[in-house]
Amino acid sequence: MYPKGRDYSKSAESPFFVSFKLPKMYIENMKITNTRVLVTNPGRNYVLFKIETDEGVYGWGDGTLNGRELAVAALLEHHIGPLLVGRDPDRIEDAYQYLTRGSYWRGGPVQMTAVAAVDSALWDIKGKVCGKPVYSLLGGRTRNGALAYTHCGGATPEETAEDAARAVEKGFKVVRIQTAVPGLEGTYGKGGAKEAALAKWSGRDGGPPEELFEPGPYLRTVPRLFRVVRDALGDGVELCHDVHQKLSPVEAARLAKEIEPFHPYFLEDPVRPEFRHLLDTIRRHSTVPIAIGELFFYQSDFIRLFSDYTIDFIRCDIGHSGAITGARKIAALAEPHAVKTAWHGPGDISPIMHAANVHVDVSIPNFGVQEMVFFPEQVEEVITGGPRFSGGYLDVDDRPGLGTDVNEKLAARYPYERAYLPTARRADGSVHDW
Ligand code: KDG
Ligand code: MG
Repeated sequence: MYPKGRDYSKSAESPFFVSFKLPKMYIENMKITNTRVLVTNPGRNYVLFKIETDEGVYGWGDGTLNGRELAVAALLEHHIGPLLVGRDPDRIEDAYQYLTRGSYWRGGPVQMTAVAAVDSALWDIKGKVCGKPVYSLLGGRTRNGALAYTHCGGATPEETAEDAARAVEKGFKVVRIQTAVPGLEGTYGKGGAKEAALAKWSGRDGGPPEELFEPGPYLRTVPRLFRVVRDALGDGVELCHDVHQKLSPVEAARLAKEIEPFHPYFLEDPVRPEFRHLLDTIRRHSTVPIAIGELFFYQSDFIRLFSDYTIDFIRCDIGHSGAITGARKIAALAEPHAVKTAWHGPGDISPIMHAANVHVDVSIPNFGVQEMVFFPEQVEEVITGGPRFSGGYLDVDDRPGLGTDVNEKLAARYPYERAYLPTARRADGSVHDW
C-alpha cells in the first residue's frame, strides 16, 4: 500500500559519502490523481473532501462551513480540486501557500474552509504514507490527552446546574454554561450538548429561525447563572460562557466584572470581531480570561491581540482557518505571548476536523482546552475513527494519518438538507449581531 523507498546508498560516488538509506516513508514522485467532494447529512450537513493518489493512498479532509456548505463544495469541486491533480501530496506547506497567497482572491470563511479541507486530507495522506499518526509528524506528543469541555444548558440556571452536574459525573472538568433568558424568545445555546451535536436549525416556513435578543435581560441573567451553578457545583469545575458576539465592549466589560467573583475559566466571544481593537475595554475592568476567534482566519488576525495581551485563549475553528497547517502557525505565534488554544469544536464540523483538532492539541506546547461534542451514532457510522473521550480528556490513537475514514455508501443515503443557524433581532425588529 505504501510507496517504495529510494536507495541513496547506491548513488554515492564520493569517498566521504556516508551511506544511508532513506526509510520507506520517503515519497518519490507521488501524485494526486483525483479529488472528490461528498456532501452528506447524517444529522447535520458535512462537506467531506477526498484526495486520491497514484500510490493508492487516499486522505479525507473536512470542508464543512455551517449554513454555507454548498459554497465550499462548489469551490472545492470546480476551482480548487482541479488545481491539485498532478501535484505532489507531500508538499503541504506549499499547497497552503499556493491556495492562500498564490491566488488573487484570498481569505474569508468559504475560501479558508476549502483550504482546511485540502490541508486535512493532505496530512491524512502524509500520516498514512509514513505509517504515523499526524501528531507524531507534528513533533510528537506534548501531553497524554486534550482537556475537553462540553455544553451544558437549560431553561433556567437551576436546570443548567443540573445539566452541568451530569457532565461532571461523566468526567468533565470544564463545562460551558448557557441558559434561556426570561422574556427572550429562543436564546441560542440553551439546549446544551444535544443542541451542539445535532441541530438542524430549519426555521419556520423553511426560513432561518429568528430569535429575540436584548442586552438588558441577558446581562441580568448571566451573573445569576454563574452564581447558581457555582453554588450547586462548588469550585471543583471550571466554567465558561459563550456570548456569541452579542455585546458592545462596555456591556461585555460589565458582564465580565459581574461574573468575576465566580472565577470563570473564560468568557467567549464577548464582542463581534470588528470590535477586536476594543477588547481592552473588558481587560481594564476585570481579570476574567477572554477567549475569541471563531470568526478569525489567519495568524495576522491575532498579531495585535497577542502582542498587547488582550486575550487569553484563541478560539479559531481550525476547519475555517487552514486546518492543521493554519492552526500550527496561529498557535506558534500565540506561544510567546502566553496565549493558549481553545479550538472551536462544535457539531457542525465533522469528526475528521475534530480529530485534526486533537492531533494539534496533543502536540503543541500552548494547548489550553478543547471544545467537543458527542456525535450521534449515525454520524459515527458514516465518519469513523473520531477522537475518544475519557475521564475529562479527548484523545486520538496511533493509527496512521488522522485515524478517520468515510463510509461513502452509507453517506450517500443522507443527502444535503438546507439548514441555517438562527439569527437575532432586537425587540424593535432590527437585526442584531450574531
Ligand atoms: O457554526 C457556528 C456554531 O458552531 C457556533 O455557534 C457554535 O459558538 C459556537 C461554539 O462555541 O461552539
Ligand atoms: Mg462559540
